[in-house]
Amino acid sequence: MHTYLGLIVVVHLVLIAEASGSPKPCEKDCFSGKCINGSCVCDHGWVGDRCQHCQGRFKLTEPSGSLTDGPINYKYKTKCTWLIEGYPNAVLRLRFNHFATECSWDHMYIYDGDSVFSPMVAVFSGLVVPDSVGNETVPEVVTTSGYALLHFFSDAAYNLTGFNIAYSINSCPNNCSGHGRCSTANSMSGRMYCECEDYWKGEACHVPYCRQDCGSPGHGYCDLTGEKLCVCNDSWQGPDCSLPIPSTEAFWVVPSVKPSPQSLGRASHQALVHSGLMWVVGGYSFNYSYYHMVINYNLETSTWEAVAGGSGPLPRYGHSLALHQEELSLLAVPGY
Ligand SMILES: [Ca+2]
Repeated sequence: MHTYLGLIVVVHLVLIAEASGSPKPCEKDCFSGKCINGSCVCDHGWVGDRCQHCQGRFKLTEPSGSLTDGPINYKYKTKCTWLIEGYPNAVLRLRFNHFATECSWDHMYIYDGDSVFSPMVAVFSGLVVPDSVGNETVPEVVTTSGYALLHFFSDAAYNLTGFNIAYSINSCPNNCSGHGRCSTANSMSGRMYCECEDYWKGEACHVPYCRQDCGSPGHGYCDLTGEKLCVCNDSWQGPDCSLPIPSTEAFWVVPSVKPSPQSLGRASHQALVHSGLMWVVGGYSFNYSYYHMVINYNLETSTWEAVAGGSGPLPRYGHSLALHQEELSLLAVPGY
C-alpha cells in the first residue's frame, strides 16, 4: 500500500515539473504563424521556417485591407492567389504601394471578378517606382464587379522584395490626390467621387488647371465654361500661357480624349505619326480575340477611327513598322 502511494506521488511530481518547464522558444520570430515547441507553425496560406512566404490561396472579405507576398523576398517557384470579396458591382481600388518582381519572369495577374475566367484588367511585372522624387502617386487598378482576383506567379530563379498592395471598397480614386474631398453627394449610384479644390480637376483631382491664373491679363485668361483651361493670347502658349510663340522650350499638353472601343488597350503594337494622324498597327490585347488591326487617332479632332479590315494583313504583334518615302504606305514587318 505504501509503495503504491509513493508511486502516485512520484508521477504527480513529474507532471508538475513538466507543466512548469518553459516552452522551447523559436530561434527567430514567426511572421505569419505561431511558435510551438521551438518551430513556427504557419497560418493558412503561409510557408517557410519563419512563415515568411505566401503560398496558396487567401480570401479577403473586409471592406479594406492589404496583401503581400511576405516581409522579405518572395519564394522561388511559387503561386499565391487572393480573392477579394466586396459586394456585387462595388468599385474596388487596388493601390500598389510597393511592387518589385523579376521583370518578365515573375508576374501578378489581376482579374475583375472571382475567377481567372473573369476579364483580366492588369498584369504587373518588374518595378513600380514613383514618377519623380516627391511624387507619391502609385498606380491604382480598379475593378467594378465588386470582386478582384490577384494571382502571383514566380519562376524557378531570381527573386525580389515582392509587393504590398492595399485595397478598399467604395473609396475615391487616389484619395483625391490631396486636392479634394471624397463625397457621395450628388451621386446617383451612391458611389464615392472627388469634389476637387479650386484649380484641380479630373476624376482624382490630379490635373491642375489655370496655373498662375494663365498670366492674366497679359498672357491669357482662365476659361471656366468648358474644360477649365487657359486660353492664351496670340503671342503666348503652353498650359499656363507662360511660353512665348515661338518657344525654345518644349512642353507637354494632355489631350482630353474620351475612351472609345477603337482605342482598346493593347501591347506590342507599333505607332507612327503622319499628316496629323497617329497610326496604330497591330498589337495584342489580353481579353479579346478580335480587335481592329489598323486604327488611327486624329490629333486635331482627338478622335479614333478604325480602318476596315478585309483583304489587309493578318493581325500581328511584336512587329516593326515604317513609313515609306513619306507616302502613306505602311510597312509592317512580320511579328507573331
Ligand atoms: Ca523569378
